[in-house]
Parts: sequence; structure tokens; C-alpha cells
Amino acid sequence: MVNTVLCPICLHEFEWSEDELFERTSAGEYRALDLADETGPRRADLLRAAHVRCPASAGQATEHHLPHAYVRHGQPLVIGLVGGPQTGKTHLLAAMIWAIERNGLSSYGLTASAVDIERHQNYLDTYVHPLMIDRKALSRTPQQDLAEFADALLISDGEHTTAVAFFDIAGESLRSTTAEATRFLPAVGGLLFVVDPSEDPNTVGDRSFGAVLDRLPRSGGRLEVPAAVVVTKCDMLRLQSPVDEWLYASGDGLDPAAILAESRDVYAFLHKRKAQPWLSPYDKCRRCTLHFASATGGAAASDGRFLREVRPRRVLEPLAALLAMTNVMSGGQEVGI
Ligand SMILES: Nc1nc2c(ncn2[C@@H]2O[C@H](COP(=O)(O)OP(=O)(O)OP(=O)(O)O)[C@@H](O)[C@H]2O)c(=O)[nH]1
Ligand SMILES: [Mg+2]
Ligand SMILES: [Zn+2]
Repeated sequence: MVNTVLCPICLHEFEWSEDELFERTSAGEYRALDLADETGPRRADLLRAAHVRCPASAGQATEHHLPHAYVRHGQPLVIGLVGGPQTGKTHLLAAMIWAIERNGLSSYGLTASAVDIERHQNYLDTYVHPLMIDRKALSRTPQQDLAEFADALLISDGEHTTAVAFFDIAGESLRSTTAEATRFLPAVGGLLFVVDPSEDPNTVGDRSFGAVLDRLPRSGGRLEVPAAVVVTKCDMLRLQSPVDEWLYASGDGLDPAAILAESRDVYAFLHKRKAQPWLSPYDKCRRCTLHFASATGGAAASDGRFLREVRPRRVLEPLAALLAMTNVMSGGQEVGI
């Protein structure tokens, strides 16, 4: 059987096979893993930690490997977070992964597990636990030469399992059309556009949105890649109707009518602020939803700590809409306007 996969790191499409696998040593290096004589549960167990090597990078300083669990379920879904510097991308992703860890996708009939147990644990230790347990604000994402996914999960709706990888790169890099770190963009299958409502849309006019949208392949004018626009930091808009109503609404499962109603309210909210650049994903993508959310439930104090418990609100709704629009979750045909 020939398996092909698009490398999300360098965009090389390659064939892989279980005859050429690698394992990661405790020193973080990769060495050949021979499973020729392994069968049954032992083979399955060894495969859990196995990797394939992207041949485009073999022998180079940028050599990279992809987990076997990432490539084995067919074409993975790459989700990119897009937004200018300090719009709240990193906190939003950490809050999403935290909510998923707490089984938050079960109300959508979905289960999730780690693609690479070690890397997922590393993501939890570096981002999720400091934020959620120690109440520490997370650092800004450094600009890097080559982007790797922040975390990846296997998401299953009971019938199909899809590997979903999340890319969270620095806002500055996203604005650039040449940054190496944005190389993954043509591989994205879903976009999460992050809006910081405390920014002045006229001065900021998020250039990252336009820069990213212009890079994606389009057919017939509109972009095929589905998008969810998330107005995050809504804790700062408390008492503003209809933000408050949505922030404290309790969702239960996928509800296309509610997603449409919320999308209209967010559209009106952004339109009233003359925030046209923020609405560009809606104009340019064939399917788009819009959401209010808060990653933290409040602002951090000047010492970088949150005074009160960190309480994400509505962080999984945008992701669920995206999973519906990308068919990771079945029954999502009506989602997106
Ligand atoms: N009030 C409030 N503040 C938030 C929220 N999410 C993030 N912040 C604050 O916004 C700032 C930027 O958050 P980040 O998540 O680092 O932003 P980013 O988009 O990843 O920024 P870059 O990595 O520089 O591109 C931090 O000071 C956070 O504490 C939120 O939901 N509410
Ligand atoms: Mg960041
Ligand atoms: Zn590659």
C-alpha cells in the first residue's frame, strides 16, 4: 500500500511506508526502527511512538520527522491560528487544548487523543498547566525559521479518525509574505482568525488576515478553506449586549442555527466598529463562522499572573464549527455562511 502525506512543515508531499520508520531516543534524536519481525500487540505498541522521516529534509539541519499516528489516518487536517501580535492566539489555543483534555468535545460526539504522547505532554507542561494551574500569562511566541505544529490530536467521531495539527506562530511572522515560518500556510485545511476587540481596527486593521488570505489557493474567487473568526478577550466587553449573552450561553452539541445567530451578531458587532479587515475572512472564504470567546476570563496583572482562576469561555465552539466545516465531525453540512 502506498501512503502519501503532505508534510505540514515544508510542504513536500511524500510517500511513506511502515518499512522505514524511526524512533526518538531519550536524547531527542531519531534512529531507524525495524519492525520487520514484530507482530501483534507489541508491533502496535512500538508503532504508537514511531515516526516517519520527511525525505525532503533528510540529512539536513532542518531534518524533521512526523509521528506515524499523524500520517496513518489519511490526510491530516492542519489548523492555523491567524492574528497580529498579542491578539491572544497562544492563550486561545492553550485554553482549547485544556478544554479538550477535560473531554469538552464529547458533547459533539467526538473523542480526542494525543498524536505523539510525549509532545502532547510537553505542550501541556509548557502552556496549558502554567496557564490553567499556575495562573501564569504565557509568553509571546518567538519568531522562528521553521514552524512546527504546537500540538496535534487524533479526533474521532466514532466512524473516522483524523489527525489534527495546530500551528501557532508569531503574529509578526504572519504579516510577512516571505517568512519561512509561514511555509505551512498552503497546507492549512482550516483557519482560526483571532480578533482582539480592544485594538483599534483602523490603526491595526489586522494585516495578518490579508497577508494570509492572499497566500491561499482559490477556486472561482472564493477560498475553499473554511474559517472561524474568533473575537477573543470578550471578558473585556462584559455587560455589552449581545457579547455577554453569547459568552455565558451554554451550548450543547452542534447547533447550526445557534452558530448562524452568533455569527450574525459578531458580524454586526465588527461591522459597527468599521472593522472591515477583520471581516475579510467572511468575505473571502466560502464557509465562515464568527464567534465570541474569552481564553482566560480576565486580564493578567502587571506581574504576569492572573489574580483569579483562569476560566476560558466558549473556546471550543469555534473549533467545533471548524471541525464540522472540514467534515472531521459528521453532520456539519449546514454550518458556515
Ligand atoms: N483579558 C484577556 N486577555 C487575554 C486573553 N487572551 C490573551 N490575553 C492577553 O493578551 C496578551 C497576548 O496574548 P498571546 O496569546 O500571547 O497573544 P499572541 O497572539 O499569541 O501573540 P504573539 O505570540 O506575539 O503573536 C497577553 O498579555 C495575554 O495575557 C483573554 O481572553 N482575555
Ligand atoms: Mg503567540
Ligand atoms: Zn517536510
